[in-house]
Amino acid sequence: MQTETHTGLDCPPANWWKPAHKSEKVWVGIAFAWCLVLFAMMPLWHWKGGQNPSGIRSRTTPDAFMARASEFIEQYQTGEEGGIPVVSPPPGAHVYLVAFAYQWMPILKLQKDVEYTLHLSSLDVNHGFSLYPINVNFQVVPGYDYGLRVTPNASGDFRIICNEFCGIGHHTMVGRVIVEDVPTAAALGGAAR
Ligand SMILES: [Cu+2]
Repeated sequence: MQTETHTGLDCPPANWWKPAHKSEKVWVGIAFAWCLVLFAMMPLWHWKGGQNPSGIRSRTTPDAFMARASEFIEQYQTGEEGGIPVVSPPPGAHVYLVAFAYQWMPILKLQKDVEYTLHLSSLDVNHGFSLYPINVNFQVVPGYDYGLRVTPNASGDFRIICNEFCGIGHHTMVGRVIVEDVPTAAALGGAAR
């Protein structure tokens, strides 16, 4: 019997006109079924995934957003660190965070288990809001004010990393969110006894 040898340079012997093997048909079936599962996940995840923004968004301008953020900072500023204001807004407040090359402003001091509306916008180019070490990511786009309903569920000292390359100082663009575990009235009552 003559054996044929093939190198990578030769075409493999053609067999496309022969019927597909049963196992090949099974795999095509499995792949098709999986395609349908993944397709169904797209709309399903939209409703069930819990990762969607709240839908609060409006057009703005860098000047208008900066003016609103300055007002917010003036109203609730409680300190300063390295020239950046530290702001402690009350529960339920509209919180403004400004991104610009290469800073996040202000430093936010939030309370655990309290809902805020976090407004994000950029004064120059696209930036990426990435809360470290928690996996929260959001695009910060100039000209748009995005309002996210956020409820911090862990206390700690978090960093905001810019995850959208924005220029030569991109790697230094680190902001800060401090979440404080404020004891509830019930817990305080328990401690007083
Ligand atoms: Cu950046």
